[in-house]
Amino acid sequence: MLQETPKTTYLSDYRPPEYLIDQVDLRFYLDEAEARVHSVLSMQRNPAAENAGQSLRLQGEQLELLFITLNGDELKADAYTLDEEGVTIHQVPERFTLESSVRIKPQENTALEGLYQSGSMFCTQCEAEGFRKITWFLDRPDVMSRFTTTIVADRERYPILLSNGNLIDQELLEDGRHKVTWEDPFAKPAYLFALVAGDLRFIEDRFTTASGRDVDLRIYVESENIDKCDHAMESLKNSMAWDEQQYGREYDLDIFMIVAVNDFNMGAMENKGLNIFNSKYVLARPDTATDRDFQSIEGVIGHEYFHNWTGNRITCRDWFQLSLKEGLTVFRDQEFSAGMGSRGVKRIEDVRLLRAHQFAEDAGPMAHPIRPDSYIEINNFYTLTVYEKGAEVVRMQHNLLGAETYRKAMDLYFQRHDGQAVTTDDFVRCMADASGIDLAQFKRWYTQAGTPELQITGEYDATARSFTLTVQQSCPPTPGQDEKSPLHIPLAMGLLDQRGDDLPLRLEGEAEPVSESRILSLHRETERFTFIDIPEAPVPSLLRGFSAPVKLRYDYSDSELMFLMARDNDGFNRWDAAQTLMQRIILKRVANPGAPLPDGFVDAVRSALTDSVSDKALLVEVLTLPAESYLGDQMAQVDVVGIHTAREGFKSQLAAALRSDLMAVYEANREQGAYQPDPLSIGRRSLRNLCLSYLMQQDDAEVCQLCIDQYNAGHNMTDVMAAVSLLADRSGTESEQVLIGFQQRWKDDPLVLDKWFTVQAISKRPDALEQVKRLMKHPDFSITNPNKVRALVGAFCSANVIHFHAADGEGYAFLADRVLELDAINPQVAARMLRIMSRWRRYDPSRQSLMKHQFQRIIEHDGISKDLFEIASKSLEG
Ligand code: B3K
Ligand code: ZN
Repeated sequence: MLQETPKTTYLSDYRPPEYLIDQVDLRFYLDEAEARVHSVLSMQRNPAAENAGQSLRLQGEQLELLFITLNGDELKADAYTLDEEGVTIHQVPERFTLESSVRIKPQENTALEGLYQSGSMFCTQCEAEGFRKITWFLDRPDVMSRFTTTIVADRERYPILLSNGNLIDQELLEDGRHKVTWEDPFAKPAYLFALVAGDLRFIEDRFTTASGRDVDLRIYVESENIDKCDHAMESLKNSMAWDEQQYGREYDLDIFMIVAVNDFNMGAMENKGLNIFNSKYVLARPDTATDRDFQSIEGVIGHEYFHNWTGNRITCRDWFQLSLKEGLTVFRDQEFSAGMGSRGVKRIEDVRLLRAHQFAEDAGPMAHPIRPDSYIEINNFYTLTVYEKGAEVVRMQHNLLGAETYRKAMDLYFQRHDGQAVTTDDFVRCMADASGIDLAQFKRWYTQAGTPELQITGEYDATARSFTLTVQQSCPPTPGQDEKSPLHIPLAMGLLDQRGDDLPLRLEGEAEPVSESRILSLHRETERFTFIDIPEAPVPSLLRGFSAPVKLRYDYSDSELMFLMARDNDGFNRWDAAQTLMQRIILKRVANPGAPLPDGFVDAVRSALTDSVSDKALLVEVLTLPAESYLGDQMAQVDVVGIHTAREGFKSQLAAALRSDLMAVYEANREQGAYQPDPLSIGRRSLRNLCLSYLMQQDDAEVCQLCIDQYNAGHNMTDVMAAVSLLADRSGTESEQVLIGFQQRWKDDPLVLDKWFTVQAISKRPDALEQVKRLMKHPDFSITNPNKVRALVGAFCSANVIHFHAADGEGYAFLADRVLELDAINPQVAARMLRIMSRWRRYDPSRQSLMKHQFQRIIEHDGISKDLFEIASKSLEG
């Protein structure tokens, strides 16, 4: 156990900073065994802070003091107090210069926060509170300072020395070292500070902004990866153009740099002018990266680039406001990707993610609003709720205002708050002020946790020719929030006639029908909407485009769902109807394995599959079965084995019924010509590979050969991985040969090897856990590399549902062992892994007690991090 219970930070305790740091001059001396950081802070008492005391508190962790002076005078030992979390200087004047020098050990920093070593390079990660591991500072986002950074290091080992802003000086020193100085003209919080030193290569391009300024674009990588940067560069230029066109936002420095590193806790980081990326979101070549990788790279490059305005120029006042920058920037990157690829498919993917993972978070012990009220460790709040639900909340405002007014509101936001650290309230105020819309009730979306539910019934009155929708909203209690208030929910809907055409929608009391698809604004717990002049009983199409992040309950018959699946004019709802129907079939079979398929279902799937005009990528979404974990969420108590068996059985049954169609579609979509990651080619490949995955449901030698041939043809990594992952589900020499060959072929490419680890981790083979344990000892595995841990341990525990939840509890023990092992290395990664098990109460009593036991083991373990303590203790309480 921890020595003392870690303290909780509350939003209600927020106070403006008592001191400000106007200017920061940093000097880094990087050596093989250690680094020295020299800092000069020009500080003043904050004129806006009432009752600022005479003493100054700076954060700092794991720093060894070399010296500290105030206005040039060395501080006497009794003038300050040092502790584990910082330094307090007892008496400071109104304005002063604080100079200090500390020793740090980046080589020993396995937590990958602060300054650390990755391979042979040094890099930093400061968000949220990592800067305090570099030097003493007011490490909070509402202290914005101008930084100048000088780096001194050996010229041969570290020819490239980078920091934020523009390069203003470089000099060769006589002792084989060199020195460079960077200056960032924009005041920024310390979490956006970055430094990189290494032997790197770069590709370079240029972007001319709308106002005619030339920006130098560079992507830095280790030399062996120099041929994998083109797609990232293309994505960057597209992002820059998109932000100009859609938001009128230009880039503001002379240079924009991206650096790819192999050891990184998350996806990437938006440091001002110097984005640092997990190499997974930069490096791609058709033979090493899948279509999905190409798309993620585009999305993450966009996301980080867009932060320059939504995050950097306008930042967060405190970490409770994280969604201010993250929700908004996710919304922006979603729209960017939608514009670059297939809009409909992108929306489906985003909703699939939200429903599968954010809804689960909202229904579990870690549930929190998009603007949380408290945290123990802020790193635990970089969640799907803050990011993805946060994006939905911005999207709803976009839709309520309409595109044009939303743009005006964003212009107002940039105009009002550029250069400031603000709150989500400030953001909503801009939306309200620019539109005149009252968003007072809407703001509850920021403070209320949990997924709202809409229970809707529809009643047709043939005599009155009217159709009435009764909508009831509710939200289940979440930890610390027993009572929920009604939200302002935009419900997009239409009514379909028998032919599938949208009926004109005229509400009682309206003179004219408004339009054929409209948004109803829900405000109260129960609302009724009566549509008149409705000539026949319609089929309602509800929550079109997923207009709000809610669960919808409407008692559709199977045939109504099939009708919507075929006819709804809203593409999202066509997909959703198919998913609902498949979910219904599978769940019915959990209770009753022999339940028949609804009449006409196989034909409906066949006609979708063989309809040559339909969008292939969309069709893939329609035919992709809901994930086991998501199906589990729909049950009062998760039946792990029942769901797995029913889902596999259903897939096999469809595969058998549609074998010849699947074969024909597979053949018709063979790869033609050179690899292109454009939406049409991606759609073709993913449809072909979906067919293959259905076909491989059966033990069919012909199909198995197809799979091996596809692997051997090796056209591109998308097709190769599709084949390898299907083969990895089987035992037998052929599969083993393929896996061995794959490892041999790619042994020098860590990102490709991650894929190799993952396909084995998520294999359906009965010995999957044994295999994972064996792979942990493989020389290419490394517990200190987060990508490897996620690829093997994370993939097994989160995606191999049936094996992770094995009745003997071995999966749970494995996870807890790894979490404890990791916690000593990298608490952020450990805490993230443990979350996988946080919803243990949803399982049967035997599994519950096995999981609970592991949580207890963890919480009783000596010296666990506060990251892990928060997840374990909340999981046990919740
Ligand atoms: N802002 C970073 C995330 C930092 C996570 C710190 N634990 C990346 C992003 O959202 O763009
Ligand atoms: Zn972000």
